[in-house]
Amino acid sequence: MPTFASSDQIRDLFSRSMSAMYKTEVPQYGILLDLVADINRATLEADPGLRGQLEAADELRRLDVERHGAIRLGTARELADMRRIFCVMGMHPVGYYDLSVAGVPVHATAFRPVDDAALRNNPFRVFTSLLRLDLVADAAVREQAQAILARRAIFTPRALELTALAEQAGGLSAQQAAEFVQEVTQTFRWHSEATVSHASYRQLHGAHRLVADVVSFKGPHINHLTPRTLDIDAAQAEMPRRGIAAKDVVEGPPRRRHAILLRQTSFKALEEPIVFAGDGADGSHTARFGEIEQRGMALTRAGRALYDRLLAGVRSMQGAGSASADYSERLAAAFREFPDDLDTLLSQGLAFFRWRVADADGLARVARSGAAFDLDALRGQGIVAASPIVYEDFLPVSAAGIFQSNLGGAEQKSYAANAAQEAFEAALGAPVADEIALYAQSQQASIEAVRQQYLARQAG
Ligand code: OOG
Ligand code: NI
Repeated sequence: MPTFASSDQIRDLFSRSMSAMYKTEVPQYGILLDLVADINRATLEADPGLRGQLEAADELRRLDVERHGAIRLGTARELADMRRIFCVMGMHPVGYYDLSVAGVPVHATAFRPVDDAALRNNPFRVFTSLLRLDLVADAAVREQAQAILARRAIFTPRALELTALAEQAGGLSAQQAAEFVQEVTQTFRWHSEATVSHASYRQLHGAHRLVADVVSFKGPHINHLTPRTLDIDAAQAEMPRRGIAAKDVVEGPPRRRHAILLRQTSFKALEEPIVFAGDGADGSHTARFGEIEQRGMALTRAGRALYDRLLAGVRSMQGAGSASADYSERLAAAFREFPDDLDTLLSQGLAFFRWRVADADGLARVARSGAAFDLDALRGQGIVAASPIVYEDFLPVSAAGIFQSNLGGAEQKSYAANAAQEAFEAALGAPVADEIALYAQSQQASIEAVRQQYLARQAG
C-alpha cells in the first residue's frame, strides 16, 4: 500500500500556494491579510469569552489559514475538470447560486470540504461561477465567445495527468501532491496579455463585462481571496486607514451579538494594463479585488427563510450593490425581528448547533440514575452544551452585491429570474450538495455522539 498525501494536506498546500501567488500579484491582498491578523488578535485579546468559545469548538486553529477564493469558468468541460481537480483536494460542490436575477450572466457553486474534520483542518472554499452564454442576446457575440472558449485549455496537461492518476490510484504521493498543487495553481494566474484583439474585447465587453472577463484570457484568473475576520466593522473602519478604499456597505446581516451567516466587504477591482492580441493595442481591464468576511452561525431552513424575508424588505436583488444612505439603519431596524440570543435561536429552531458533553461526571451521574436521555434537560443542567455551527457557504444577494460593486454602477443588465440548476449539474457532471442538509447532518451526528456516551455510562 503506497502512502498518499491526504486530501486535507493537498487542500492546505493549495490554499497556501494560491495565497502566496495572489500576494505577489495583488499587493493590497497582503495588506488585507495583515489587517485581518491584527484585528483578530486585538479582538481575541479584548474578549477572552470569545477566545474560549472558539477554542472549545476547535475553531481557533483554522482561523489564520481560513479564506475563500472566486473564479469564473467559461465552459461545461472546464467546470467538469475543475470538479475532478477539487475532488483530489477534498473540495466538493455545495449549493447552487443563480446570479442571473442580479443581472450577472453566471450561475455558481461553492467547492468546499464537507465533513467536520476536514472543515476544522482547513475550510478553503472556492466560489466557482460558470458563464451563461445562453443569457447573451446577441447571437454573433455568443458564437464568437463560444468559438474562443472552445480553443482554450485552462489546465496544464500535467495537472490533468496527475488528476487522472489520483483517481485511478486513489491518491497522490507527497511528491506528486506538491507537483499537482504547483500545476493547478498555474491555471489561476493573472495574464496581462489578452487572447483577443482590442476590438473583440470591446464587443464582448458590450455584451457584459463578465463575458469579456471570462472569454478574453488564457485562463480563469483568481479574482479575489478573502480572509476571515472576527470583527468586520473594525476591519471596514481600518481599511481606509491603510490606504484601501472599502465599498460603501457591508453585505449580509447587520452587526449582532450573535453573528449569523456571513458579512462581507471588499475594495473595488483594480484597473490593470492589458496588451491585446493581434493589433497589440494597449488597454485595461478590471477584474481583481480584495474582500474580507466575518462568518456567523448556519441557519436552518426556517432561519434562512426569516433572513431572506427581512433582507428582501430592505434591499431587492436588483438594487444589490447600490445602497441608499440610510441603508444600515434600515437593515438594523428590519433585523430586530431576528432573535439574538442563543436560547431562542435554539428553541425556535432557527440555527444549527453542535452538541458536546460539558461535564462528563454529571453525565455519568444522570445516566446511572436511570433517567431516559433528555437533551434539553441535560443542557439545562449544564451537562451538555450546544455551540452554533459556523456557516461555511455564501449568500446570493451578497455575491450579487460583490459582483456589482466590481462591475461599476453602470452595469445593470436585467435578466428574467432564470435558475437552471439542472443544466448546471449536467455541466458539472454531478449534483451539488444541499448545504442545509449538510448542517443538519452535522448537528444530528453531534447529538448522536452525546447520546452514545450517555448510553455507554448507563450500561457501564
Ligand atoms: C464571485 C462573487 C461571489 C462572494 O464572496 O460572495 C463571492 C465573483 O466575483 O466571481 O466571492
Ligand atoms: Ni468572495
